Amino acid sequence: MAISSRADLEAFWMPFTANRQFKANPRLLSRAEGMHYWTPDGRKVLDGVAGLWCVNAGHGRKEITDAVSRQLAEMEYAPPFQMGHPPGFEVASRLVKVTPRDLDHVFFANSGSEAVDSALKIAIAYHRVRGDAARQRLIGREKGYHGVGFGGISVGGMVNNRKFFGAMLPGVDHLRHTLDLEHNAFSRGVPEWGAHLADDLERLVALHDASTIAAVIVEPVSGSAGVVLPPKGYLQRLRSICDKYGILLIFDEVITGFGRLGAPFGAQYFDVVPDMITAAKGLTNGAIPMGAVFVRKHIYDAFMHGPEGVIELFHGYTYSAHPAACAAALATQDIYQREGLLSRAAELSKRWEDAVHSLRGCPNVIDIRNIGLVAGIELQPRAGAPGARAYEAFTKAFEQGILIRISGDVIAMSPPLIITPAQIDELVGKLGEVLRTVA
Ligand code: PXG
Repeated sequence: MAISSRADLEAFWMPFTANRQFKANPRLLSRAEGMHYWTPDGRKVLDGVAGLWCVNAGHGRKEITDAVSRQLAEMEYAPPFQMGHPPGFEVASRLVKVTPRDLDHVFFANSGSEAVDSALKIAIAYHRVRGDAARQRLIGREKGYHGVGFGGISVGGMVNNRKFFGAMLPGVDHLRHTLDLEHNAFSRGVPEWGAHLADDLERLVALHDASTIAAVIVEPVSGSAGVVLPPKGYLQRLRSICDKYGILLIFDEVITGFGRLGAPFGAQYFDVVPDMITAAKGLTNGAIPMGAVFVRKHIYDAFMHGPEGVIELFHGYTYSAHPAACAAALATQDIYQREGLLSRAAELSKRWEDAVHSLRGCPNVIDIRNIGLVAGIELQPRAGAPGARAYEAFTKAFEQGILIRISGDVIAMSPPLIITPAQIDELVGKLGEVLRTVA
């Protein structure tokens, strides 16, 4: 349908969007290929955010479209409870080949939010099936984003995602976040200062006692909150404190999974093995919704006791391992392997780092953070109008033909992993021009 008037936009209550502002002045995308989107009036836009951190192999990948359409023609749906289909098993076996060490089982969901809620439930149930039912407490982190389910917002740490929605899950606490401009502004890659911030977990253990804590969940690199990096050694320290107290460590890799940092997962990039990894987004290159929880062998094995005819985990979704999503995931993994995309960010990261740090000195830029093919450029907020300056940059950038993402006054970029060095220069060059026009 061609959108010809504001009335055509009314029915859709848009997610995480200022609906009235958007509908008064809509920004529409209607076609995509490679590194670009096109607007309905034919304007070409360079994609600086891989859609929304998900189109890692670039747009319009025919192999994925073909695989999905073949699967839909063959069998569009099959029930996942007490029944199975070959693509589900095939994709599971395939995916656990790229996960770290013994994270060799996978539970399927349909989004990052569902993956997170699944992981939190598995963590609590894991302790219970081992006879440790008092371990129910979940620890998240300030500034964390773990999707929008009640579990995810409870362990999450972004105030706007929480304050409207009443009571959160009980028995949740939060580590302090790791963003510190005073010590770390304009660090290149992970900041040197701040490994000790992981010791905040010791404080929570002292407060609640380890015997009540089921799991800690963190993003190895926070995306939504505006690209917050783990200080050097921080994740190692968190891992060792969890080990000391028998607490499960969950990495939410919905953004960092599938090559964003230059390794298949952040776990490998940082050389820290969590007990579970949640993933989504790049799992299917964004083409079909899919989420996943990868678990270590000992977690899966803990459930495989008792009578064999009894369901071990009372959890799942109608669309867990949906055949079309499995087909998309398999085709996506083929592309990642064939084109070496899971390590490409490592090859480009120096170039990317130099490019984004060239924006230092642009008006109002108070920090630049980078890792892999991710960057955060933090602007000084306008007095009394938080977010307004970045929003202006975002709209002007779109007019200039680049798509970026904003969170508060932080500009985030995470381009498809197929980006060329020349396109990095174009993206960052145009952003610099835009920033110089934003007062
Ligand atoms: N965990 C993490 C770490 C995420 O980044 C989710 C869970 C939830 O995934 P779903 O598929 O349920 O949306 C995410 C999602 C942003 C932005 O502003 C990022 C996400 C979602 C919306 C906006 O960068 N990430």
